[in-house]
Amino acid sequence: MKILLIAASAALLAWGSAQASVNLLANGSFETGDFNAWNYSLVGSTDVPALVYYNPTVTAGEPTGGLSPDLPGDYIGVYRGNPDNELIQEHVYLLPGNYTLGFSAYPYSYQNPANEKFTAYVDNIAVASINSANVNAEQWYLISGNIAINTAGWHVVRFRYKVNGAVGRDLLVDRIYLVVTPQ
Ligand SMILES: [Ca+2]
Repeated sequence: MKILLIAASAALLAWGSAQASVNLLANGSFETGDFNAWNYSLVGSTDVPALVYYNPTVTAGEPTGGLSPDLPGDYIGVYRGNPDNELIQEHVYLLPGNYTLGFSAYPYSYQNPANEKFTAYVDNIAVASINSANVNAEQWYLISGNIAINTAGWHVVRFRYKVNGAVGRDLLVDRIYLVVTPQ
């Protein structure tokens, strides 16, 4: 019995230390090969919906830094279309505390430098964003922001891809995450 108790304690310690790096979002790296676990919607647009693509050549070039617990894997989310306004979201039960929400993004083409934004929200509060018109194309960016959660309960984590009017560059996204902010 004593041995069993020690084993259980060790397991509990391992679980506790791992919590800080657990991705609270499901399928954040799109490794199911689709938007499984995400609630996907087009907003007022009949344009080309985002897809998840198998492209290990592209994901091999992704940075693995930042706080995302997920590896790049073999799949990426691809947004394209002009104009465009798309949402993906998940409901997550959160305890009060500080959280970091982030993603990897790759503005794809130099040819269409329009106002193309990908923004992360918790309960409609913008936490992190990239506007591909303001950064160099064809390189990866690790985007993140912090938010304090004050009430325990279900919260909406939402990502909006929006192209305002003109032609967007198209955007690859991957390794979306929500984690407890490390102390
Ligand atoms: Ca991936």
